[in-house]
Amino acid sequence: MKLGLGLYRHMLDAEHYRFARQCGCTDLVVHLVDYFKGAPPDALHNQPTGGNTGWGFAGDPNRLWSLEELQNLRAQVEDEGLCLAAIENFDPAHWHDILLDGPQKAAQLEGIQTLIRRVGEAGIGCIGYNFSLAGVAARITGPLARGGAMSVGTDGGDDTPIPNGMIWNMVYDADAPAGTVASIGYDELWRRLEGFLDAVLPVAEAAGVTLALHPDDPPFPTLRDTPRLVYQPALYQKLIDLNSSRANKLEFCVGTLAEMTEGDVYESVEKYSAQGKIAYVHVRNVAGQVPRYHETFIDDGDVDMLRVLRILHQSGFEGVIIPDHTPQMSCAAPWHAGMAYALGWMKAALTTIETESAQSVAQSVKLS
Ligand SMILES: [Mn+2]
Repeated sequence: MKLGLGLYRHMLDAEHYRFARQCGCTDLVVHLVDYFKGAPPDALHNQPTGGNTGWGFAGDPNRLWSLEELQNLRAQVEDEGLCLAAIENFDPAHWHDILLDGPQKAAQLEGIQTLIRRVGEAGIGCIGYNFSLAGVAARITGPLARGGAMSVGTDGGDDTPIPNGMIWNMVYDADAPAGTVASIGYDELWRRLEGFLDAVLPVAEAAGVTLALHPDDPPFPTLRDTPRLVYQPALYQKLIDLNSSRANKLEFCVGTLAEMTEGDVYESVEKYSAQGKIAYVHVRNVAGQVPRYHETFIDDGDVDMLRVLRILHQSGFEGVIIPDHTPQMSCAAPWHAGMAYALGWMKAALTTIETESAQSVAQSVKLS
């Protein structure tokens, strides 16, 4: 397994790349969607949470990420001794009508195909995405983690309909006519996903890019009057079975799985890693499940994370694991301290697992 760090768009600079290296990372997962436009400086330490306008405004609908910027990004990351393992998330500006089955769907599918080709041409092997209408919404922020560390959670859902012009918890059209996003059922949501996968997976395969789906966080059955896609662990299997492409994989979020009301997180890790379907892993601990949980420090929630990492190792998973989010620590650099704490813990866990594994190999050689 490889240790990585996820960086938001405003963190894509040499200082943050060096911070990742200093924490023992070999890989980065980067967000090109900007969830922090116009946010006050102290908000940049936290993960985006947002109010009525969600995470704010989506990007430029007429400007896809260019081949040149993707190549430059990769070169800058590699200059600091890191690999660029994945881009995480599509911009709502580029795919809102794919999610909504709207009039620009065909054009946006072509745009996403173009984007996937560019990502492949830039030598980046994976795109993480979250096929969700409501996105990451209905969360609370507070001193919820150990020692009063600021963290996020949920305290009941939110089924107020999404206003027109908003999707995936971002505003893509501030001038949209009054009204709300149409209510749909689960079958329609899965039909939209299937159409998306049919259109993009052949392109992804040809481009050498894996598409990795994040489950719905928070995993309520419905949120903002819309159905959720993967809100129980077994629904990940439905995604895998929907399209047999080798490019169809999982952005495997341990925290989100732990928030789900069904299943067992260790069985889920075993089941999906055994199929070789995990592209990369979000490592995060939580206390509780929907409708009420909060995110915790990596060593402090309901999940025995060492056990999770052991299962991944035993299944032969060799991909990247990154901290998903962490509580903010009480100091001048709350984000950095939280990430350094999580990465230090993960690095120690990986070293322990690899050492044990090498010892057991040596032992069996000796016995034979
Ligand atoms: Mn996650």
